[in-house]
Amino acid sequence: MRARLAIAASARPCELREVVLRNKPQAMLTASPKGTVPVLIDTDGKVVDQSLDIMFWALEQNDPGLWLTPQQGTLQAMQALIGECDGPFKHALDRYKYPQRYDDVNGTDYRDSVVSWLADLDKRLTASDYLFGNRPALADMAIAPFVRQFAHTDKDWFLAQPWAGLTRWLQAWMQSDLFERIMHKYPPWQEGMPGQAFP
Ligand SMILES: N[C@@H](CCC(=O)N[C@@H](CS)C(=O)NCC(=O)O)C(=O)O
Repeated sequence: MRARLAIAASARPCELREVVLRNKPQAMLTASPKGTVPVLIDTDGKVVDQSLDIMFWALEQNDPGLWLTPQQGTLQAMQALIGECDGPFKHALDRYKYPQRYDDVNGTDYRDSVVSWLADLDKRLTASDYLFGNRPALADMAIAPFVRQFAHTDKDWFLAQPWAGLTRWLQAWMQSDLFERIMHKYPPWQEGMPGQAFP
């Protein structure tokens, strides 16, 4: 989602190859043996296989929405917040969402361990429309997909929290045109077939 958001925002034309994770194409594993999506292959053959790096790859070429230049704060501060998301928050999210995949894990303990981090996001989103000011920027687009996963794990519990700012921000993002564009479902790519033009 992150990669598609940034590529759509930058309007950098790509060939999109939809992957079903339980049936990863060999071409994907050859390009990036670690076997996670997204994987981007640049026109010079360079492989970029971290979603955040793909966001920078797209936005450094074209950033009409100024996602790398937030209205408030700095790119460095956004990267620090994204680091908190990708580190401790994602660690807890995986265990909250899929406790059965881990030994001796109580999902709700992990849910509760990130309540204060989410409350901090809510505080920011009470002061301004987005995490770094009144227009969306990199941090919003990098973090929202994970907050969405967290919210969807137990919607009733999430909506019962006193997080009006966070809930508004998440809902607005999920109702945005950009979100609709990146959630479009494509048929899985197959060897020898062309991909889809994206965005
Ligand atoms: N740090 C990587 C993580 C990517 C990742 O974990 N992707 C998931 C899907 S969202 C995946 O491909 N998992 C492999 C699998 O389920 O087999 C990134 O941000 O690109």
